[in-house]
Amino acid sequence: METIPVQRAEATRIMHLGPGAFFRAHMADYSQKALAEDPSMGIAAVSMRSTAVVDALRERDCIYSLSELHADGLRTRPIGVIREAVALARDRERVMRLAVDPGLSIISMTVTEKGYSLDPATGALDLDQSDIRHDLANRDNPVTVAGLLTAILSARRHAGLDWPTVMSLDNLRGNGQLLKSAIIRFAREIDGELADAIERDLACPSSMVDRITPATTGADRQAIARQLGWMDHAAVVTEPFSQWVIEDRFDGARPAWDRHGALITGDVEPFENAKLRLVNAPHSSLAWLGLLRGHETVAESMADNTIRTFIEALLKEEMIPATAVPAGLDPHAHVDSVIERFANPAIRHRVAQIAMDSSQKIAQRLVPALEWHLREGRVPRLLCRAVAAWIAVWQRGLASPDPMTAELASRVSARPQETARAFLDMRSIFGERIGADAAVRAAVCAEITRI
Ligand code: CS2
Repeated sequence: METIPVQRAEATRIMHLGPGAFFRAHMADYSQKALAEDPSMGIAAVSMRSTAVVDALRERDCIYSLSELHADGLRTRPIGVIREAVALARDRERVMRLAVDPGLSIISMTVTEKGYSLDPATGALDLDQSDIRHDLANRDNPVTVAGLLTAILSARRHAGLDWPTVMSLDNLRGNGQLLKSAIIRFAREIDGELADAIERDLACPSSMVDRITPATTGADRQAIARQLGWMDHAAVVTEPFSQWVIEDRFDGARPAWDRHGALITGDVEPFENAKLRLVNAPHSSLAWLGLLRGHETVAESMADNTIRTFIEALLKEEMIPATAVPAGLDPHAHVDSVIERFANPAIRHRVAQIAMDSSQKIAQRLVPALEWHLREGRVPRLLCRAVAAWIAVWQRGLASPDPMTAELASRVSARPQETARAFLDMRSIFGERIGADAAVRAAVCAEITRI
């Protein structure tokens, strides 16, 4: 690859928080292509916590390889849109210097659901969370997204600089508005005027992102090294499919992502709903069932007829009716293509990875559809089975890391039905309606004994 020329960015106009595999396979890919229209739209990648990805990127001056897994093998190309990589934990000063560059146009982020420090059910910033409390007490030393962005917006305001557009690329409904509300709530605690200005002036487009990107494994890196002739520690492997729908709400310049497959539109919500309910909800469900049935990957789980039949029924019988899809999208054809993507054996996506942080995902992925069915006057059995599968994962000691581990583990008891009731009591996951509904409680209890 060193002999393959890669276009480098000529300036840094974007700061991206969270340069994990998903960002490197998705936004960075679109941004690389958009350098053709504007080579000034380079990215500074900032890692909020880890230093490993920063070190890996720096090995080759932030050039890395992106490999798509096609039926005929890996197709690898270089990405050079990242101009520098910085770890907040190590070089906070550099991050703040980048943040007050007058040319900065966008701050984007992929920090996963838990990275926003929200109460999962209400979507509001959780002021009691220990990291948020830390940031309120140490305003010059923030470790959270809300704390860092507030510090950046405040610094730019004092320097008389415009604010960049601030954009979330995580799987959260109305992610732009959620992020904006979180920043306002944090800022309100320290400076009411700043909070008002953010409310009035900050542009936070929502977006829907979709590209299945498993964590890169040692075996992936070896296979790519054989192609490249060198070991790329920042290599990413992803599926050929990619989708990005962005709300048309930018303040200032942005790359021509729309010339390279992204859709910029006035209304992202139907796309977000379709993504969360028809891709992420079955993904989580099959991750839990896969764990329970001893499978390692999504594709292995999909090769298990019991799971595949369940996932197809869940999608067709309970998720499609509960989802208002974007105009022009045939939901049945869409669901068939999602099932095909999951079944692709070339993608070794570990179910334990998808099952991570499930407490932060359920309110996004399952609860809205559950509520829809209750409003329609019926109890959705299959959704209740999916919830029961999540609880059974805890019951059987198979759970993946989760920010609510202490709380969840304390609710596990010897009897599965008791565990189920204790889990359903958690308003911060299931909201006010679902966990309190007697018919849902009975259905989840019945399902957990069947699983
Ligand atoms: C997955 C998603 O890990 C997870 O929770 O459901 O990361 C999923 O692979 C992507 O959203 C697909 O676009």
